[in-house]
Amino acid sequence: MISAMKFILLFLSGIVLHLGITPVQALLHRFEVRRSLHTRLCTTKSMLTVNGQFPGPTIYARRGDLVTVDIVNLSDRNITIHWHGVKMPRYPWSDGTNLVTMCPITPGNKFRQRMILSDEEGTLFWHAHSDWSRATVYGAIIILPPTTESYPFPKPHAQIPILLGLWWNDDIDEVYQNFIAEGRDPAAVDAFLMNGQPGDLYPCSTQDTFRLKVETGKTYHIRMVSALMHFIVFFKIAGHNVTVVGADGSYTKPLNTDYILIGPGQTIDFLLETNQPPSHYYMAYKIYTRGSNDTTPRSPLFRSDYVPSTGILEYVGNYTPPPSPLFPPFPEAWPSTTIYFSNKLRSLANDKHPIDVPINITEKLFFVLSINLWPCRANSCLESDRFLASINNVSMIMPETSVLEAYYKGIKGVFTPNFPDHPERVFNFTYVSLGQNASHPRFATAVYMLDYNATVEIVFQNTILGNGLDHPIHIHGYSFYHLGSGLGNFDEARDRLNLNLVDPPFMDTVIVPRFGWTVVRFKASNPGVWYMHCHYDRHQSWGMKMVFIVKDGDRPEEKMLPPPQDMPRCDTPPLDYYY
Ligand SMILES: *[C@@H]1O[C@H](CO)[C@@H](O)[C@H](O)[C@H]1NC(C)=O
Ligand SMILES: *[C@@H]1O[C@H](CO)[C@@H](O)[C@H](O)[C@H]1NC(C)=O
Ligand SMILES: *[C@@H]1O[C@H](CO)[C@@H](O)[C@H](O)[C@H]1NC(C)=O
Ligand SMILES: *[C@@H]1O[C@H](CO)[C@@H](O)[C@H](O)[C@H]1NC(C)=O
Ligand SMILES: *[C@@H]1O[C@H](CO)[C@@H](O)[C@H](O)[C@H]1NC(C)=O
Ligand SMILES: *[C@@H]1O[C@H](CO)[C@@H](O)[C@H](O)[C@H]1NC(C)=O
Ligand SMILES: *[C@@H]1O[C@H](CO)[C@@H](O)[C@H](O)[C@H]1NC(C)=O
Ligand SMILES: *[C@@H]1O[C@H](CO)[C@@H](O)[C@H](O)[C@H]1NC(C)=O
Ligand SMILES: CC(=O)N[C@H]1CO[C@H](CO)[C@@H](O)[C@@H]1O
Ligand SMILES: [Cu+2]
Repeated sequence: MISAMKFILLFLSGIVLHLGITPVQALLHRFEVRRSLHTRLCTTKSMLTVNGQFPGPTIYARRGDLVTVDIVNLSDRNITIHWHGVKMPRYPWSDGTNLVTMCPITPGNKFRQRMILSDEEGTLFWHAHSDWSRATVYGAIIILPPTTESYPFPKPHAQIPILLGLWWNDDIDEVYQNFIAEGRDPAAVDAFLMNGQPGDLYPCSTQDTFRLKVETGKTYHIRMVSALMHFIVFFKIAGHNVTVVGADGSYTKPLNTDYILIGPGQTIDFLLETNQPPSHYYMAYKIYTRGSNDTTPRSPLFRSDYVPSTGILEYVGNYTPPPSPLFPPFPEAWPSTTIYFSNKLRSLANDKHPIDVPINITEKLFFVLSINLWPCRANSCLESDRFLASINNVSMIMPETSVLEAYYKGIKGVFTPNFPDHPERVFNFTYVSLGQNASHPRFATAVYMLDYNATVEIVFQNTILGNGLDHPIHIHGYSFYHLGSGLGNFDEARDRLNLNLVDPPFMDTVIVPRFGWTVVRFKASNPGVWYMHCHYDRHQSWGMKMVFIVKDGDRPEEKMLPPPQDMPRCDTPPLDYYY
């Protein structure tokens, strides 16, 4: 079927074999979630993985495929697996979101999960969606064009997944439990990883550094996934520009750039031309920081001395490599850098790859994103308050049974259908910090109900509360058209005129910039129960999350499908954030 295609398979060791191997494009997979031992930075720990692999196995498929994955929980932890960026038409049952679409697969149990591809083409990923287990439980999803079609760019010589991730020497459960107990930012990370390896700037890491061997004069298709739990990062390849051709499983117009900016939950497809003198070049990424002018307090999570993660681009041939590969310079970080990069992404918007931006909006939502405070009970945490987070001042409490099951079976008392469509209190969002009391959120398990085919616009307005932070907002069941982002308070008169209705990118995760706003639109044509949340795990745990329920339409093909027989049972109370 795809014997003509060449691939580079990456192995756990970080060694790359360039064999022109055909990947296994199986439509049935078995994912065994279990503990396995892994060593980084000379520290060995037991951690949750799929099939003992870290990063986990790559799923190769073609646009429109139905892939079945048997998730078998051989671990001591509850687990759910989410197909990030896969829209799952009419079938939220396999979306894999703990307590939103399912109860977890408990130790010793299994669940046959469907991954239903529709219009996605490009790169996505799968990851655990319960507690913080996704730190180690993730892998790439590579979606090729149907056999009868080709890429909207010349066929690349090879395809290279590059997954970005984090490493803690401690068990992630311990990091999570301390984070919950302390009420502040979680512990600093010990390393940044590229395809599971920190790179040779870290101790004990030279041998396994990710090395990409390339031939001169070819085009390599890099499929980048940010599986980071925190941090937006800059990625650069010394001496090379790259061409972005897709994001979040949807193609974009070619964008020539000397750096990639990528947030947690985002994926970027780009082409690398090996057009430089044969040598060794560093590929590196580092956190996007606030810029030298910004003197607001920083949490210990944002250490200024984090070491960049590196891989090495090695041209094959006869030459003497330099003693050390060339290292790329990084751009100056500044609040507007995120805006600058994401506003440059454009969808193809042509006959073959049309777009359908809703024009007549039936649901105009204004969602204010905040970091909040809550008084600490009897010295239970590090400071006098603990951090929380909210959307329109609602900090979401996870229910005890899944929202989807409650909705489908009509179980009362699990959620309320009254998520606010605008903030109850309007203030000068990106300039004025509120008094102590107004920074307290309220708590609810509230959903926003959408009629089938509603046309939705969301203005995400960031605030200065908690010194202001970027928020990579991710939606399940849909992609958003990202119409634009800017600084300050969204100004109807000024900013609406500049929204891109012509060729906005189609993204499942959009960055709402620090001190700024982002506007998205989507058409609610996928009935079901769909989670929307900040893809910084600490913000998600603090409550920056909500649920859309999209009602059925009238016709049979506009209705949610029934659940599978082996749906994990929801008879069990959760352990979620307590305050
Ligand atoms: C590389 O990209 C930068 C912008 O990101 C651009 O200024 C520069 O001209 C590009 N260089 C080449 C050789 O295309
Ligand atoms: C930092 O602030 C100074 C003085 O306000 C300004 O001239 C400079 O451009 C700022 N730097 C950046 C990177 O914005
Ligand atoms: C938008 O709605 C108006 C009034 O309901 C209608 O006249 C118009 O045709 C609609 N436009 C589109 C693009 O659907
Ligand atoms: C918000 O605060 C800024 C800085 O003080 C000020 O320039 C701006 O006019 C204020 N906006 C509104 C709507 O009050
Ligand atoms: C803030 O809340 C506390 C406790 O609820 C209350 O005692 C205090 O009066 C409030 N302060 C303001 C300024 O409202
Ligand atoms: C959020 O809700 C709480 C509880 O109702 C209230 O005390 C606080 O003032 C609200 N804050 C904002 C910004 O709306
Ligand atoms: C929903 O939208 C689709 C595609 O735009 C259209 O074919 C269908 O008739 C619509 N259904 C309803 C109930 O509006
Ligand atoms: C695991 O899930 C089961 C079933 O939903 C629940 O009873 C149990 O409390 C969960 N355990 C933890 C540690 O979350
Ligand atoms: C039933 C089952 O597979 N249980 C496993 C749960 O996890 C522990 C710890 O990894 C294993 O020892 C059990 O076999
Ligand atoms: Cu956030």
